[in-house]
Order: sequence, then C-alpha cells, then structure tokens
Amino acid sequence: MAAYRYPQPRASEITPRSYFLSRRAVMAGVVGTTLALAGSEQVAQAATGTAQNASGWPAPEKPTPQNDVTHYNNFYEFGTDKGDPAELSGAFKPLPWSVQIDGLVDNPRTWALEDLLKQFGQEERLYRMRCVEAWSMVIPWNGFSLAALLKAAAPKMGARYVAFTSVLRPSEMPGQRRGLFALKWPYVEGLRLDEAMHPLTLLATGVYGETLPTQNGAPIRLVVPWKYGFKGIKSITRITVTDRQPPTSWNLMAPEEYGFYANVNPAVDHPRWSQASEQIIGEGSLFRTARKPTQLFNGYAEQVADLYQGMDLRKDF
Ligand SMILES: Nc1nc2c(c(=O)[nH]1)N[C@H]1C(S)=C(S)[C@@H](COP(=O)(O)O)O[C@H]1N2
Ligand SMILES: [Mo]
Repeated sequence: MAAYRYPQPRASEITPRSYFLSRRAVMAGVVGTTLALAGSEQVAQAATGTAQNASGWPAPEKPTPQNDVTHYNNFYEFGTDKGDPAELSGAFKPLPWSVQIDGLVDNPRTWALEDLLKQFGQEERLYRMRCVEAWSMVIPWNGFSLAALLKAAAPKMGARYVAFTSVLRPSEMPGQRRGLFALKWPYVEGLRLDEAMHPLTLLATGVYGETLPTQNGAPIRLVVPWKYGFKGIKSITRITVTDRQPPTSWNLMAPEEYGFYANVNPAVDHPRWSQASEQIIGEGSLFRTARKPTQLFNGYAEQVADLYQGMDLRKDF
C-alpha cells in the first residue's frame, strides 16, 4: 500500500445496504449536475431515467475480496504478471500529484490532487468490472464523476472526445524500462465526450474505503464499468478534450483485437477467445473456477445502451 493518506469514507460505511442508499442519493445528485450541462441531453436523459427508477440500477452484488482486488492486477508499467503491480510498485511515488486538463475547454487548469478531492469529494460506487481477458470482479470504488471535472473545465463547441494520459516514470516503473512487446509508453486511452460525461463514468481515488493502492492506479484512475477494464487508465496525469478520436494503447498494439469502444459484449468474441462468459475472481477453488455468463454492456445496458443507438457493435467493437 502507498505510504500516503487523504480523507476517505470510513470502511464501516461500506455495506451492500449503504451502497444501495448512497447510490440512489448519488444518482439523484447527478441529475442536478448533468441537467445543468448545455448540449448534453443524452446524459440528462440517462441520469433522469436512472434516478426515477432505482430498481433499474444493477442490484448490489458481493464485492470481490479486498485482497484479490489489490493483488490480482493489470498494470503493465510494473510488469505483466497479475502479482507484479503489488510486488514491484514500491518505488512509485503517487504524491505530490497533479492532473492537467486542457485542449478544447474554456477553463484549462492543472489541478493539485488535494484540490480535486476538496472540490469534487468522494462517493462510494460498487461496480461490476470486466477484463477483456474474460474475468470479472465487483469493486467498491471511491471517487467522483468525471462529468463534474469536465463541467468545471467547460468543453468548447466542437469538443467530441476526451484523451487520457498515464504517468511516464521509467525510474519508478520497471515495466517502462523493458521493451515490453509492443505496448508504448505512456499508456493512453480515450472516450467519446458523451461517454465521458455519463454519470457512471468515475475518476476513482480510493477502493474499499481506503486510499487507492499504487497497483490499482494511485492516486487517480478512470473507471468505466460497461467497458473492458483496459479503458480504465491508471495514474492519470493529463486529460485533454479534443475534436478527434484519440489513440489508445491496446488499439495501437493490436487494432483487430482491441477496439476503441471496448464495450463489454458477449456476442462479439475476442479473435483468440470467447467473451460469452467470465471467471469470477475470488470465487471457486484451485480445482474448479467459478464462471458466469457475460452481460451486454457488463449489465449496464439500461443506463448506457442509448449512447450507441444506430451503431453496429460488431464493427465498432
Ligand atoms: N496505465 C495503465 N492503466 C491500466 C492498465 C495498464 O497496464 N496501465 N491495465 C488496464 C487493464 S487491462 C485492466 S483490467 C485494469 C485493471 O485494474 P485493476 O488492477 O485495478 O483491477 O486497469 C487498466 N488500466
Ligand atoms: Mo484488462
């Protein structure tokens, strides 16, 4: 765990019941925020629908054990094995930290991490997570809606996408010192602006009510629960609003395997394996893994399907 601290919700508050209640409150709050955003009708609609129909919000599930959440990771800057991020991230210094937000915005700014937390706070969100490698977790994140930060930045007319950049620090990140197959550093990701503004899209600053461990993307990372995990870029240093679809690390490496959208879709297999089902991390045994069917948009179809109306999800995978 990182040797730094900032205020966090108490772990004792994290129960399935409090998730349910806090998420209803969160969604009600989000409606006010997103309705105030000019030109974002889709988002306002999605938020209104969710808030009025709390039962439509995916039901709480059992969180993945904390030890699995923090010791079964993908963070290639520290190595390719699942245990590498926890084991080899000790030299990484997540504080002090700042996030630059720039591009097609009226209010570009470099935010100190403390100011982000002061301004936007931290909510609890229990999210289903699905890795493109066909395993899944249920993770209690703490953080705030990316929409709140984007609203403060005030995207200009013509803004259509958001580009994200991870930290580049080979001296602290052993994976960045190796010529690791074809993944180029820094890790980059992107979303369409309406995806970025969706109330489910989270900037996480904690997990399990504690400061985000280095292996989970300290001190701030993206979480987009209806997309494959690789969209959730870790240790973000820069957020750029743009008019062009940004390059993304896995798509650059293998475009036929990893699309820009990366929406969880059991009907569109990865070229080398099925996406129809997933291994449940933290359940099952050494002798038998636990599996369940994968859901379209990872179970968040009611919240996000509108964003993709009229698109061919096989072509835009
Ligand atoms: N910078 C960076 N971000 C990253 C990755 C990475 O290698 N580097 N891996 C991605 C992948 S493939 C997944 S599944 C999630 C894993 O997040 P977790 O380890 O917190 O569960 O982080 C994503 N974000
Ligand atoms: Mo992943």
